[in-house]
Amino acid sequence: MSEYNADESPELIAQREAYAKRIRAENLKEGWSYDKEAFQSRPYWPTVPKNDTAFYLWSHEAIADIIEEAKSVVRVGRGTGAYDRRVISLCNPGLGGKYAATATLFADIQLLGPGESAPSHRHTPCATRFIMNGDGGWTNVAGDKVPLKPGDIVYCGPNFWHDHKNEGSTDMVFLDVLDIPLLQYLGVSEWYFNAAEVSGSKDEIHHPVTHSPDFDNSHKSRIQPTARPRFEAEQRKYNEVQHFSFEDTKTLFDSLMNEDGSPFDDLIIQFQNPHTHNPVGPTVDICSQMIRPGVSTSTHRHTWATICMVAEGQGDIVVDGKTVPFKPNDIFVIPGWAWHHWKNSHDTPCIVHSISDYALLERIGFAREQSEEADTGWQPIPFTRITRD
Ligand code: 1HN
Repeated sequence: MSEYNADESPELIAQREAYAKRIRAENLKEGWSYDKEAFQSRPYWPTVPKNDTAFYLWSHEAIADIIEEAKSVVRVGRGTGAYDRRVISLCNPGLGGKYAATATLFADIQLLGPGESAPSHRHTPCATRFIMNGDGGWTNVAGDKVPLKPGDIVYCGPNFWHDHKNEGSTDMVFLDVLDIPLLQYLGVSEWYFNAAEVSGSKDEIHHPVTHSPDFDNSHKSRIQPTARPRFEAEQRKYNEVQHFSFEDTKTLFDSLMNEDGSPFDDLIIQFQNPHTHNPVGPTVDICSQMIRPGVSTSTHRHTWATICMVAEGQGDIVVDGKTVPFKPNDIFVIPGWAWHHWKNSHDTPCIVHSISDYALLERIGFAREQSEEADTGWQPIPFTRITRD
């Protein structure tokens, strides 16, 4: 969009610029020009459904050393000199230093050493954990104690009290993804840090639990996709906790081994909220995909940006023509509307977990996907994912 029309007189242009300057004093701005400042260096009228989220890969080595070092500078706990969580944020280089991995999602790496616990708190943003390391960690969501192993994924819904503990002998390290930028933008990000103050409990670490006071792992009843506790008066709209164990995920992949899979994502599975059969949360969609040995997928692009964590094996992601190899515990962001495809030239399958705001975009009508066709350019793709009732 050009600022000036070639046939305009210099006087008119000068007059318009003076006018634009003057009206700012009244908290007004001209709405016909393209204002780099106001629109974050982007045209006011983008012609593609894209934002500034960039492709970026945080390698396992880089993250492992940095989070390890955080142990010596931050103590986790409550009270003076202690912090609720020991996390390092993954700041997308395209997003100007914001605490954001994509336009809508915040991501960080969290570490709890053996014996450490992260105190209970709750907040409106949902939180999904992707376990990278550790042998005896768990998260407690609204009283359900969920034991966590590498490759497991656990979703904590909005506003549920949660805390984590490492009862193992090695560091527990996980990727957290929360929809903080989205909720902050909407003005609905809200946090409660002190269980004692808020609930009256004397116990700050483990708040009064609603369902299973003795931490009896009753969450299992909540992840059973075909049954629910009949004695609970009302079916919850969203589960407070959903746990997808790596063991179950791999069993499912094993059963799909002879399928054609998706041309774009090979064997991709979309985790479902077991009660609604919709994506896991109202804002986030969580998937896992296996790229089998020798597979090179077709190229596509879609409006949702995706945060990926490599759970097992090695492969390549090709984004906008650039080939980037990945290995276990690497984390990368595929921007929305970036052309991409997957390759696995190794002898063993690789498994990549991912999370995106697809659930939200689909709900509001802006989940859009295209494939790249050699002869005809891009083509729209009919949806094969969940569509709501
Ligand atoms: C949070 O609540 C957790 O509950 C992790 O473990 C990371 C990063 C920013 C804000 C809140 C957690 C977080 C967070």
